[in-house]
Amino acid sequence: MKINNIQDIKRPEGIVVFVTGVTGQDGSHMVDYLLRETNTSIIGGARRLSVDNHNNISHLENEPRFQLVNFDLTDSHSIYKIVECAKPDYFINFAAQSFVASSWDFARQTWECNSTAILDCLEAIKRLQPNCRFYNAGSSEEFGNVTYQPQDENHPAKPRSPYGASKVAARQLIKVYRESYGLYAVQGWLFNHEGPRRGTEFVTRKITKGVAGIFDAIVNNKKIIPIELGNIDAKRDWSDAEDMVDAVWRMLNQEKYNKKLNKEENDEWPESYNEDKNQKQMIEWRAKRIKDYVVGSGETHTIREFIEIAFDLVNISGEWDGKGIDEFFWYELGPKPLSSDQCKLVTINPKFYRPAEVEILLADPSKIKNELGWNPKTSFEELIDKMITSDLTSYNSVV
Ligand code: NAP
Ligand code: G4F
Repeated sequence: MKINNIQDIKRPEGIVVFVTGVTGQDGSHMVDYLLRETNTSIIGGARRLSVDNHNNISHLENEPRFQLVNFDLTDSHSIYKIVECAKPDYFINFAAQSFVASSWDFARQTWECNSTAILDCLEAIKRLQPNCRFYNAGSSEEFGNVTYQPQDENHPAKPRSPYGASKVAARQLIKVYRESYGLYAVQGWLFNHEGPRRGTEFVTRKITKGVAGIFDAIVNNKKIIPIELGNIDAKRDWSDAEDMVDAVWRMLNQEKYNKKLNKEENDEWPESYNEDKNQKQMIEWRAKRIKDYVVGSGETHTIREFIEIAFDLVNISGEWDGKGIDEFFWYELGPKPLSSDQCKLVTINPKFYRPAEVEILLADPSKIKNELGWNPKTSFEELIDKMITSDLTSYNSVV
C-alpha cells in the first residue's frame, strides 16, 4: 500500500482524524468505523518495517478518504510534524508496545512507546493544535492485582507488569494536561478485545488459529500439533474489537452522546479552545466533565473455558487430564483412529507463564452504557465463532 512521508501530507477538507497503529487490530477497525459512521477524512500512521505488514488495511488501498503516512510514535519529531502538517481535529492513539508478556523483556521500549511518547503527543497538541481531541488507549491491565469485582472507574491502579505501569503513567499525564490546559484528552480503560485481526501471539487468536489447524489435521488425517499454553486459569473479560472502537468514538464526543451533560450542568459546552474566551472557564469545564470510562463486557471467563468452547464449535470434544504443568486437553473420539501421542490438543508449557500474573479481570461497563449509550453487539461465543470461522478459511475449511 502506498505510504506517504509526513511532509507530503496535505490536510484534507473537513474533519480530519489521525489514527496511529492502523496496521494493528484496533487502529484498522477504527478506520473502518470512521469510514462507515462519519464523513471524516482519516490519516493512518504506520511505522516503516523492512517487510510490510499491511494485511489489516489492504482493503483500504483505493479508499479516497484514507491516506497512510510513515509515522513512529517513539520519534517526537514525527509527532510534531504530523500535528503541524495534518492539523487533525482528532488524534486517536492505538500505537503501543501492546504485548504484556514482552513488556518484561523490553521494559524501556515499552515505557518509551506507551508513556514518554504520550507526553510528546500532549505537548505537540497543546502547542500546535489545542482544539484537537486526543484519545489514548488505556487498559484493564492498569487495575492489575484487583481488589474488588467488577472493576469500575474508581478501582485503584495496581499494575502487575511494565506494560500496566506504562499505561498508568500515560493516564496520569492525560489527566494533568486536561486539568492544567483544558485539552480534550481521554484514556478509556478497555478490557480485552479480540477478533480475526488480533495478533497471533495473544492467547485467544493463538487458540483459534491452533484449533483451526487441528481441525484441518483431523479432517485430512495429518499429525495434530497441540496448542502450548501457560496459565489457563487466568480470567479475562473479552469483547469484540469492533464494539470497542465505537466506545472510543463516543468517549471522544461526549457532548454528542451524553444527552444529560449540558442539561444537568445548566451551561453550554464550550465549542472550541479560543484565546478570546475565558480559558480558565474552559479548563475547569473540561476538567470537571470529560471522563475516562471503563469498557468491557461485564462477563469473565477462564482461558480454559475459551478452549472448551473453541473446540466445541468445530465439533471436537475433548477432556482435561493431569495436573499443573502436566495437565493436557485430549481428544478421544475422532473420525479417524489416532495414536495416543496424537491425541493431545492442548498442553502446558511453563515458558508461557509470566513473572507476575493478572489473575482476574471483570468490567463494570454501566457508566459508559448509561451515560454514552454504548451497546456492544457481539457475545462471547459469537466472538469465538467469528475468529475460528476466519482462521478456518486459511485452511480452506468450513465446519
Ligand atoms: P496491536 O494489534 O498490537 O497494534 C499495535 C499497533 O501499534 C501496531 O499497528 C503497531 O505497528 C503499532 N506500533 C507499535 N509501536 C509503534 C511505534 N513505535 N510507532 C508507530 N506505531 C507503532 O494492538 P491492539 O490490540 O490493536 O491495541 C491497540 C491499543 O490498545 C494498544 O495501545 C494496546 O496497548 C491497547 N489495548 C488493547 C487491548 C486489547 O485487548 N486489544 C485492551 C486494552 C488496551 P506494527 O504493526 O508495525 O507492529
Ligand atoms: O492474550 P493475552 O496475552 O492478553 P493480556 O495479557 O490480557 O493483554 C491484552 O489485554 C490487555 C487488556 O486487559 C491489553 F491492555 C493488552 O494490550 C493485551 O491486548 O493473555 C491473556 C491471558 C494472560 O493471563 C496470560 O497469562 O492468557 C494467559 N495465557 C496463557 N497462556 C497466555 C498463554 N497468553 C499468551 N499470550 N500466550 C499463551 O500461551
